[in-house]
Amino acid sequence: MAGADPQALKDTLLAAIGAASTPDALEAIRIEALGKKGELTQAMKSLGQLEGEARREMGQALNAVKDAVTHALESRRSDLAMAELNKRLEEEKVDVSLSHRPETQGVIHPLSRTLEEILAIFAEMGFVVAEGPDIESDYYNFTALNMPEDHPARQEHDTFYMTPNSEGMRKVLRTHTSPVQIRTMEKMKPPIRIIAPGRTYRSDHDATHSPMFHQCEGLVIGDGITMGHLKGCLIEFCRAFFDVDDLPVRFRPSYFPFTEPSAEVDIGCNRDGGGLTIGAGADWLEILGCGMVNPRVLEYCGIDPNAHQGFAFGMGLERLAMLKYGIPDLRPFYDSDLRWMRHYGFMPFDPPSVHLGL
Ligand code: 2NL
Repeated sequence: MAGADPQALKDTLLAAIGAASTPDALEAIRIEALGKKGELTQAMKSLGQLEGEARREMGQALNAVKDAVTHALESRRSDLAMAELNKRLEEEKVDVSLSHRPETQGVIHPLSRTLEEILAIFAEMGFVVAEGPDIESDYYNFTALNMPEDHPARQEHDTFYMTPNSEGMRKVLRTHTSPVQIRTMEKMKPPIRIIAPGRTYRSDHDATHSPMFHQCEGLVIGDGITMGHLKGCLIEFCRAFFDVDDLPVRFRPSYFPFTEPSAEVDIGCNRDGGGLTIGAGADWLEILGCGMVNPRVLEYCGIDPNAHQGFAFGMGLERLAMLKYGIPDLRPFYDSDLRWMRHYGFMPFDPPSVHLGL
């Protein structure tokens, strides 16, 4: 190879590199030129046959060819990789855009809006949402809530019973969302601060009752929780929900089997001139029920009533929605009548928030 022609070798190799269309073809050229038996390698090995000046010149020339070829291989390799990537990007392109809709058609149901507002207020106070099944066992719906089989309060619940199973056990459609709280107390250790919204069912259907309706209950369990905490929490809730800073709130003694003592909460209102305004006035309006969790309920859930205590409350969502938004009739809530929805619905891009005053 003493007679190698570096310029011709370089031209041939660079042309081949420029023509290589795949990484494999490029690798073959590299081996042909720079591999152990490669043309350039061989030419360099045979330098020993030359003498003095000629050897130095040929050595320099071959080194220059080697540099040029190495560089050309590198640059062709990266061009091919880039071309391959661009091809894949083109082939695997996904159009994620969606043409715009001219106007928003749907509205938020006043019940959904009411629930969102309630959750925003309690979330700010540190409550988390808990959910559970609509079809419940007798135990979770009644027994664990201190309503044993012969308890008179059971009759007042107008319960829907499912067909009994082979062992004579009949499940019920939950008559309140309290079973969600029982299940939470069984699973979680205090402190507990949950809010349980959802569908509830009672066999009662007239102008002011629907067989399916919505409730939202709350539960706080901790050490040293008192009626004072209950009052502070619910007064704050009423004032935030109705957006009246000095709203009068009254706690009136009542009875629930699952709380002791129990109370109903009234807010101030005015019925002058046929209308109803919420705020300081001559009248009162009942809006929720509450109380200190009955120690027997805590015991059912495996919580020691001497170590922990708490309060609970419950409210009907339909009633709160009707009062806040001046909706006179319960029945259209479930009719999906678009005219009613457009009248009482809310814009989807205007969500409630506590800091904007709901
Ligand atoms: C109302 C009154 C209330 C509760 C619900 C409750 C739940 C457990 C333990 C104790 Cl697990 N209490 N819930 C307490 C008082 C009142 O609801 O008028 N609801 C519409």
